[in-house]
Amino acid sequence: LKEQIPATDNINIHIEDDRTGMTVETLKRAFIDNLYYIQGKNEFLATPYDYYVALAYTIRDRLLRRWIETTTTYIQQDVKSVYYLSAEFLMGRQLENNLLNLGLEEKIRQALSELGIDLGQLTILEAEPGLGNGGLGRLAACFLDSLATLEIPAVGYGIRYEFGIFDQRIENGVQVEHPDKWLRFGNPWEIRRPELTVDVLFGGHTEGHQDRHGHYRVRWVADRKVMGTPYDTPVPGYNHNTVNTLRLWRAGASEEFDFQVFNSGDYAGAVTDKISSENISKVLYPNDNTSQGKQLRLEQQYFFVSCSLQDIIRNYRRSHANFDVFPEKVAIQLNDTHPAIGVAELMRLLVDVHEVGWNRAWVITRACFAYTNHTLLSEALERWPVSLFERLLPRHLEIIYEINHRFLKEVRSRYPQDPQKAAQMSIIAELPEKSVCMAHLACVGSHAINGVAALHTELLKQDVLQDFYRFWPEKFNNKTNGVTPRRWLLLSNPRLCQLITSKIGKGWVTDLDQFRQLEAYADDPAFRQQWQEIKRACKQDLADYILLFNDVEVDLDSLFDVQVKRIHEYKRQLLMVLYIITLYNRIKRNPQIEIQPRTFIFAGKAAPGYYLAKLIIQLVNAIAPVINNDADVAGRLKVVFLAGYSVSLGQKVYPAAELSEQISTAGKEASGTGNMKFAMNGALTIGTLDGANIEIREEVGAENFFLFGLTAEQVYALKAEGYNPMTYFNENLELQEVIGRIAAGDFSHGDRETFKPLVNSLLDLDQYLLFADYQAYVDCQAQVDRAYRDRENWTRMSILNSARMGKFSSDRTIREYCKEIWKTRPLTIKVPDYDQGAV
Ligand code: GPQ
Repeated sequence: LKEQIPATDNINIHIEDDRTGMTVETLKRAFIDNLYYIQGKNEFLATPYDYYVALAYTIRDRLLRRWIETTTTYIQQDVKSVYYLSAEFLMGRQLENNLLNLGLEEKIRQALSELGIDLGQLTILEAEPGLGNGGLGRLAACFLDSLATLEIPAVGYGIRYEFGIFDQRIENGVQVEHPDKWLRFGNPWEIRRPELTVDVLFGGHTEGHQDRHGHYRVRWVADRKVMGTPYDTPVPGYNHNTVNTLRLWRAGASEEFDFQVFNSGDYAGAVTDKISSENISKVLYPNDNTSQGKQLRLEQQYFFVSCSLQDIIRNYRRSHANFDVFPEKVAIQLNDTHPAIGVAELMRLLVDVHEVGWNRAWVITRACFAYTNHTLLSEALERWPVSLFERLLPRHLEIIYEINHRFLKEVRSRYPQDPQKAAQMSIIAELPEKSVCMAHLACVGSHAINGVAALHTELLKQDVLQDFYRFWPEKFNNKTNGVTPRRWLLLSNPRLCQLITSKIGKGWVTDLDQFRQLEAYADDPAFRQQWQEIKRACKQDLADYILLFNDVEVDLDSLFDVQVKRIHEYKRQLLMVLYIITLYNRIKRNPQIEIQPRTFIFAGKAAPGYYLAKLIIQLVNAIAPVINNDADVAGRLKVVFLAGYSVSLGQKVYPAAELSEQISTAGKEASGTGNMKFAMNGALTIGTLDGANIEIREEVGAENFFLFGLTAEQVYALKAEGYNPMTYFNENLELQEVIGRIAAGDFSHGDRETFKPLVNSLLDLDQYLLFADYQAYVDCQAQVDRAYRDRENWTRMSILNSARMGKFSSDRTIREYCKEIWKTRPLTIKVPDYDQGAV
């Protein structure tokens, strides 16, 4: 199976028929052919989903020539590649994106319509691959899009979870998690590659032995073997021939291993073993910004990292007999610490398996790896008990001890007067339990360490990783996040893109700095009116969705005020709720009060074990019917919680938003990326000086951004002097009234217990300083109201926001990674002329 037939001139692949043709006629024929021969249906038997699959294969066929050509060229030219290791990839739906990047959308639309089928009705049938939690996973997906579009050789490596992020439903006002069976009807985009299966070992013990040269070596005698099989998904660049690969690993039982157990007569045991192996890629852990600390999670991490590194080495060895130029061909990015075990695994593969000496292996390892940190929250820091490591990965523990031993020797010699330093910087933490600190392993094993926004990187240097910064200042660098304009503008907001393109041409799609040219239209009344009309049309679309799914009618003249993101205390969805109740109280006090009508839209999932986050969802869903149906409110305020936030839902929400809520406690949100998607689509931001908000405000101009709240520095100072929420509470009558209403059970049918934990979390501790920022937030919202009343000026600000978002294209981010960390260069892929088709 694994042997290759030598290349021969007799096999001359020259396919130019229904599989690749780009005319409307060939597309129609191909679609019908796929319906018949893949789905086994004719127009009489076919369901809409059959049509979707037939279409997906029609598109995939047209990607294959480019995909194969890309892979072949990379090997033949022995290029340096980026290997992006990530436990999460939140890709979003593939069909619409692939159509767009191939430039086939219009022809397909026409081909289908000639067959009496509406493209839009098929694309929504695709199950979204939700293989991530939130920002971190979506960033990985945006990066793959930019890498392919910039023609950079790259592979995304991760796990093919059988169940992605749970499906959220709201039942009786609370979040209920349902399993995400995204593979139930198959997945036309992936290609399974059984011939590239690799073994991954677990457990057992290590023993010393002499190799054939008489050198002392260590052998890992494992007691469990799992197989990893890759499933490849094409990642096409926009308007280029480059099609990179997302390679996701699925765990399966090792056949030989089963066989032994079968022969020993323990049939049930063998079956159980098979199941436990398959469990490794069964489900995505639904935690965002927190470490669950479960053994299975460490098994997942090691599983996909070991598979990927073996794959990288195998690929390298096609063209190289030794490891001399490995770092010149391989750049490995660690997406947070989830794949940080890779540092020890590459050392093991080099030293134990490929018999490279320790020192050389260490130089190679450090030259390959780079580490991105995505959070400052201490609960997210991954630490694995040494006892667990010993049981699961005994050889890696030895290697980590050796790395640590050598590293701490350097530390001690640098700081002879400060014996504490070695303890602080050690990869092994002693308290509260002896454990392996993955962030330290990642720092020691990488040549570059970056944060994801300027403030975040500064705080890493001054705070969480300050010892490492002082030790290796040259390793630290900032890479402010970005998002892909292909999905977050072109795909999500076609109306706006059409208007923009009609004025400034299409170059912006791959060069978002060109959006600056829109500044010239900010004062053009006709352009402003078109801009407004488009926003209104997007609001109408979202209003239709809200009516359908929430049975709530919203006013198109109201201000669409949106907070969509994971539910987390630090992101302060609760602060927005306090503001909404403030407005409600004002109306109840004086029903005649003049008030700017607003539609408050929330969406986001809470980790199933995160009690307070789930209670916040419950509170939003509790205030909604009370406010929405109150006669005094008279429809002026509406509150909506959209269930099941996802990439696809985001694509509907961002274009319709007018106000983007980015209100985290300063110093807590590493970057944020939703903030960028909103602003690109013309929403104004109300936000704190946190994460990328700071840089967004710098770009769009302070006069086009609603700023409020304490700075990160003020937050630290306030906490240092002993923050007491009651000082703010006692002085603020409106705040007392708001808390009083929640506590009195006004939103829980008089029950005072339901929301008590939330109320108490604020009154007792208020870890995220909601009370400290409350008045500033309410005042800032009043400014928003005033600004919104001048609709012409609001539109002007909205245009300027979009116009100045060029910096936040992930293309810019990826260019910086390439130049400063990966040292990789673009490579243009050629395909035969007859195959250029739409591109
Ligand atoms: N982020 Cl550590 C996640 O989405 N999940 C995580 O587990 C961690 C970070 C986010 C972070 O909260 C955002 O501020 C960033 O914009 C995003 O990563 C991408 O860097």
